[in-house]
Amino acid sequence: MSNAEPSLHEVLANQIPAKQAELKELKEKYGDKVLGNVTVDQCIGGGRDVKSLYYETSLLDSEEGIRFRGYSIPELEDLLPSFKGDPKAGAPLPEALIWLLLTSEIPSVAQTAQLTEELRSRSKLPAHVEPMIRAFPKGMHPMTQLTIAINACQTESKFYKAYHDGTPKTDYWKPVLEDTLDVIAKMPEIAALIYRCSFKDGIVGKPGPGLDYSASFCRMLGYDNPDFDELMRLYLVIHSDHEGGNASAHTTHLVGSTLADPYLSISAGLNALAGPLHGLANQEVLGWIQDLEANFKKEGKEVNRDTITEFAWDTLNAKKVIPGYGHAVLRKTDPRYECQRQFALKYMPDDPLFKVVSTIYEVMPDILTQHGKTKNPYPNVDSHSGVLLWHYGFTEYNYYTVLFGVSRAMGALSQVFWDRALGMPLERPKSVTAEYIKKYFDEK
Ligand code: HAX
Repeated sequence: MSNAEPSLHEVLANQIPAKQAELKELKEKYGDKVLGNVTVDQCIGGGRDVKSLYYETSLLDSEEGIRFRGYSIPELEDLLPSFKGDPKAGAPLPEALIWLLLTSEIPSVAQTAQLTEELRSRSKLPAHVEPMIRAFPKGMHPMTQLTIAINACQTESKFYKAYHDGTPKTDYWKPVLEDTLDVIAKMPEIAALIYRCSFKDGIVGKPGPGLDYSASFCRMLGYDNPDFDELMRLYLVIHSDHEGGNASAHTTHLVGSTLADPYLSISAGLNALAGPLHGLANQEVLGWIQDLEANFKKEGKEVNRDTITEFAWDTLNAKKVIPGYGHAVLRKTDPRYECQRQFALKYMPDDPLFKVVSTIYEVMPDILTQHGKTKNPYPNVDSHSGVLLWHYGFTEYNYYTVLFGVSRAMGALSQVFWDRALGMPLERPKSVTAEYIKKYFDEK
């Protein structure tokens, strides 16, 4: 990188005082102002739309979808460096997104390449982790393996050590940045090992020199196809962050607020991602489609609008959810669904499973609207991701959430970095009992 361009550490060190001042001003100017009211429905109903989290890296609009540091997905596709450098020449690189999430700045090609190298240099796992993953019982869910393995890497935490060595609060950001980059760097190594041991021959591929983060990950997983590399880049970018209130980001932020280090924080967050109403939905979508196909195959029927409709109603009447549809915040088709659909139209327009997913999209919003419960009858990110992976022969669908996890670490940990740089406090909202609510209103 040219000497004129500042490194990631330099950019962040320069930004911290101004960000701290901004937060101080925010508190002084608006600290006693009311930001929305909490109804009893919100208190009981999972805190929907209660504005009680400060989260910088991304913001979700119910109609427009996600913006990462102010940029929409199409804008990122236009601005972030690709594998070939020029943003127009391919999918945005996750390394470039990490830079953006941390610094709010679009990195140059040289800065992105520097981060690729930095992550490569931090990727080695502690010696005890690989034998541990190899010894996991066959059939242990890949997400369980992932979170155990990240916790096991915590022996390397620089923040844990710095804290116990008495580092002052004003310097926490330094070891937290080290841990953030270390965890993000190690995630593909862990994830590839889990994949190869759970589903293949246990041999992890060796990425050649000059490859970016995503292509290296693909080689470790055992995939060597430039189109699949592009998919991985896009996948890792769009799954990284979805503001602060989703269960994985919120859990990471909450655990981090106790000053647990980034390894413990993200591992906790990824346990939340492993729930079927959250990230595990990408696995559930493929399971649902497999069940749909199997159900009608035995009757000699094909999958079409009619059979999908019948199967959807069977699912709903059995009091189960349609995976990949609905959202706690979004009220439109998820732009992350839309950009994956564009990828499919470009790379696999005739793929049979893509056609099934497209037909589901044609009928499902009407079915869910008729069902009358969900506030958002449109598809979310998880509705489309599996079919893209499947196309390239990546059919082990109970692994899919691990890929989501590799990506989510980028967003959730970038925020943990800023939480410590800004000295954010322990999170501790107030809970109330039924008795408390009744008394509160009856006495009024
Ligand atoms: N199928 C059937 N019913 C659904 C539904 C769906 N896809 N989505 C919502 N509903 C139901 C809810 O279960 C709820 O029913 P009850 O009143 O009986 O409890 C009712 O509609 C109202 O729910 P809502 O307010 O629209 O949605 P919530 O904020 O409560 O929940 C969920 C949001 C994402 C959990 C929900 O839409 C869902 O379960 N979807 C299917 C699972 C899924 O795709 N999850 C991934 C979401 C995206 C994500 O986090 N990815 O990681």
